[in-house]
Amino acid sequence: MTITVHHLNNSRSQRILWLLEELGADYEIVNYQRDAQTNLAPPELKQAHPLGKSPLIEDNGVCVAESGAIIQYLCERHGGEDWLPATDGEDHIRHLEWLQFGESSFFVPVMLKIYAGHLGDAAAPMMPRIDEQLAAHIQFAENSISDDLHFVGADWSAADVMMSFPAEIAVMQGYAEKAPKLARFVEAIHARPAWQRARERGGAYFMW
Ligand SMILES: N[C@@H](CCC(=O)N[C@@H](CS)C(=O)NCC(=O)O)C(=O)O
Repeated sequence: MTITVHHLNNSRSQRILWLLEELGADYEIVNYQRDAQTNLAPPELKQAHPLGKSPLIEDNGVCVAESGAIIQYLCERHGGEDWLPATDGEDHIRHLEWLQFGESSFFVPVMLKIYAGHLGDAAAPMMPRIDEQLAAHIQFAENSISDDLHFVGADWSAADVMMSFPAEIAVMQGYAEKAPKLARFVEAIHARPAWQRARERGGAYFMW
């Protein structure tokens, strides 16, 4: 059965396409383009899910939202068992943490910086705390990734898929020098044939 991916250009939906390519899954893409002025998703995406955000997949009549849930679901149901650590070991705990961190803790300072950035001088009192928190979260990821550039275990895993987007954000925010392992992690991902096939199918992706 073909999986449908509701894919917004230049978005974290890219990592779902990457995972699908790694798994060799059969999928089709429904494309959505961000508004040129607001950068928001088009209203049509709300027909697929009330929040109108991407990624979103449909599989066998079931709709799955939220990147972490989608990554876990695809690994469990579409041949990605090797991308998940055994549930009885410590790696499983780290896996759970990164799946949450990649969309919760990490994105608080990221989104605050984006929104506060629209306020100009009015945001000045908040900015030092936001910048300090963004740097702290990036540094935490930098200190946690192994020298082999994996977040959990010795090989590619679901945690790496999840953390690919935060690592790309860190590079885009100018942290490549302060977080050299995250920068190399992004390069290693983008060099993978599966990622390149996903990029081909998904279209424009920020600066890559
Ligand atoms: N926590 C959600 C976040 C989804 C999300 O915010 N997606 C962005 C794309 S990077 C989006 O659709 N933004 C368009 C909009 O908010 O209009 C997830 O991991 O799937």
